[in-house]
Amino acid sequence: MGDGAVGKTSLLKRFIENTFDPDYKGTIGVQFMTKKVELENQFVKLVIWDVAGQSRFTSYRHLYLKDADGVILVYDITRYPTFENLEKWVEDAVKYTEQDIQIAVLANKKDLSGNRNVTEEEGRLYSALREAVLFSETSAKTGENVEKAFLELAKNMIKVSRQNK
Ligand code: G3D
Ligand code: MG
Repeated sequence: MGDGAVGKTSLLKRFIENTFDPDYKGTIGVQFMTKKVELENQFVKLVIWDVAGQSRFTSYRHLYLKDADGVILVYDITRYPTFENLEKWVEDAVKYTEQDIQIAVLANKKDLSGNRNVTEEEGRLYSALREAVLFSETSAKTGENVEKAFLELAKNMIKVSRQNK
């Protein structure tokens, strides 16, 4: 979740296919992707929903959130308002999920650090405040920290779902 053009779809593509397509055009409606990974000696299938941010898709977003075990909040380090809006997204996530949801915060477009408007410290502080399980600065473009972040979140989701059984 996160504002438009922060890189949500690009991060997913990087994680699933290890590609970056600069010509990709915005997300329409809802898409989902899956990936099988081995985590702690067990194969798990991650199902990741990419729901467009526009308000006309809000009801879909709420529908998919209902069963989510985790949510990735994304902002763009070059655009401060996308960071400020995280709070709006997190409220949605907490309100519409029925289980203990694990939150990851990704500060994307790390490769554009020269145009940075949000410091790493600010991002870290916010994540701690929101009790996110992880904060990471990522680049869908170079791939930096992307796989690591998805897998770390998945590990936490598995841990929590085991505890709740
Ligand atoms: P969204 O799904 O959150 O709406 P997209 O965002 O994945 O569609 O990405 C929006 C734009 O940001 C795209 O550029 C994409 O190429 C670019 N982008 C995504 N991640 C990164 C990144 O890590 N670094 C850089 N430099 N750019 C990134 P366009 O030009 O199509 O708007
Ligand atoms: Mg998108």
